Amino acid sequence: MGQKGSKLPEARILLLGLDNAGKSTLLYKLKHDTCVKTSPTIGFNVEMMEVRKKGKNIALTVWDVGGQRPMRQHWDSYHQDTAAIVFVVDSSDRRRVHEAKREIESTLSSEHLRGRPLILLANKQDVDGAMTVSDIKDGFSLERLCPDRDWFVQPCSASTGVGVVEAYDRIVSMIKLSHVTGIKENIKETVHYLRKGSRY
Ligand SMILES: Nc1nc2c(ncn2[C@@H]2O[C@H](COP(=O)(O)OP(=O)(O)OP(=O)(O)O)[C@@H](O)[C@H]2O)c(=O)[nH]1
Ligand SMILES: [Mg+2]
Repeated sequence: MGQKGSKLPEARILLLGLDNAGKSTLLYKLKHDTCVKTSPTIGFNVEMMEVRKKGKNIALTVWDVGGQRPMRQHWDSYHQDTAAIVFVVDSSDRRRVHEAKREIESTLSSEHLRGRPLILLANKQDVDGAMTVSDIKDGFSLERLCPDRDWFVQPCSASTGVGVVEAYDRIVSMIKLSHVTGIKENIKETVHYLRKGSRY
């Protein structure tokens, strides 16, 4: 696992998705392999993990940004230097597919995220009647939305842990080493930048 002040090259991952999708639950399941009780995220959570890719150690910095409506207008503050977009969907909530799709579309239109891979996590697979991977591919028109980037839909449950390791492996494998930045963009600098702009 990564340490504070790591001097490793860094790959920033952005966890986005509507409120209640399960982003924070997933983050802590990934980092600590425990199921924590969360409350809606105001602002962001950030965790570092050390991963190995193609013989290189990389500090994976995972930014989990609040998905409530007022928070979404700030998502673009996190786009820069992102190596991969992880969009979390509550697969048990068919009523909000349209809203989630709108947010994915808007995120993918960001200049800073051009060509960055999209990993869509179809979370809450433990709930009866949850949308399947093909429901989600169709519902979100992913073929059409991602003509010029790699994308993948991974089913998972942050509550039970099913599919979480696979999600993690998929994220690491889809990051391109060309998207790994130097050590200039560390957590402290980014937090300072966000606070300076009084974004929260
Ligand atoms: N059944 C089930 N519930 C889940 C799963 N993942 C998360 N939850 C629950 O969904 C609720 C919301 O989870 P959070 O992780 O706080 O959601 P979030 O996406 O971080 O929400 P915001 O911070 O508001 O954007 C919590 O009650 C979680 O326990 C899952 O895989 N299955
Ligand atoms: Mg959260």
